[in-house]
Amino acid sequence: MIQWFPGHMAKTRRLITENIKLVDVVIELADARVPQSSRNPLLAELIERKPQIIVLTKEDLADANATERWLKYYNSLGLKALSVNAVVGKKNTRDKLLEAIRKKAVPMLQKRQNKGIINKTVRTMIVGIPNVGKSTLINFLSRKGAAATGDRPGITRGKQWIKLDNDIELLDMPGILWPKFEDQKIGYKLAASGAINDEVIDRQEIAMWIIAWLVNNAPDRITKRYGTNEIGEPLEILTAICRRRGFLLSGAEVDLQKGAVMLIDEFRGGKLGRITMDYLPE
Ligand SMILES: Nc1nc2c(ncn2[C@@H]2O[C@H](COP(=O)(O)OP(=O)(O)OP(=O)(O)O)[C@@H](O)[C@H]2O)c(=O)[nH]1
Ligand SMILES: [Mg+2]
Repeated sequence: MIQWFPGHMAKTRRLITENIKLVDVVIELADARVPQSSRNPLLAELIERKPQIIVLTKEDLADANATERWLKYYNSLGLKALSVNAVVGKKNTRDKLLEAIRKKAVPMLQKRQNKGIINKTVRTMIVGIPNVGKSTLINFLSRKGAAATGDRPGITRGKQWIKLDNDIELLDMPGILWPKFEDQKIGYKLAASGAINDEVIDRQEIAMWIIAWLVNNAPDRITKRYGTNEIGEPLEILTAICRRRGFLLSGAEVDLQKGAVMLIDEFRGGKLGRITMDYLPE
């Protein structure tokens, strides 16, 4: 994968470091489809020892049983973890998350009170990889559309404070990736889920990786969606899908690029079913 680490990531890193001192609680967002691969290994260092909550976003696109298992796993490690669908934001979800934030802030509020400080505002920083749903979550929690959102990475460019319920302030941040993936698979998973700018990835390569993943881990999904056979190399399968969809160039040639763009789009949009690509450690 070429040039996938954009220059503004270093700026975001600085932004986190500069603002971490101002916040009481950190909410780390991870994508429920990749609950492990979407966690930035640099964050632990950047957020120091702040109380932390993990929120798995896009639960509507992930396998519900897998999400449950991941939440249990994180909770068993002593990490408070919740899952959300911030697009169809349910009141119950909002209440639970706000309760978790307030609970995490109790020791800090106590400390402040002991020092005679009356300010009861809980300041919360929202961090996570690009496109994970940080701004969408903030809009859901604040019941306002104050944070810009979009279905591609890199929408939020700078920091933005948003107030809610009089006692909580949320700091929206740009997404952050890390310079080197420990495992190439992580790069593919992040590209497949939409965290890496499509302009810098080879979409045919990603589409074929998705096909291979589906064939190995969720057989039937391709057949169900496209009516094609799942036996064969990813390129053959992508070619068959293109034919089915009528993505043809001149002559008998198929338009693989168009097929790849479509497949990635449908995969991300949940048209191939709810999928979780990370498995729990044994
Ligand atoms: N299906 C689904 N889509 C979601 C959810 N949360 C966010 N999205 C979508 O994900 C895309 C990215 O959302 P943003 O809130 O802009 O993501 P972000 O993390 O702020 O992204 P950057 O600012 O670019 O880092 C948008 O198209 C949202 O509608 C969710 O819970 N479920
Ligand atoms: Mg954003």
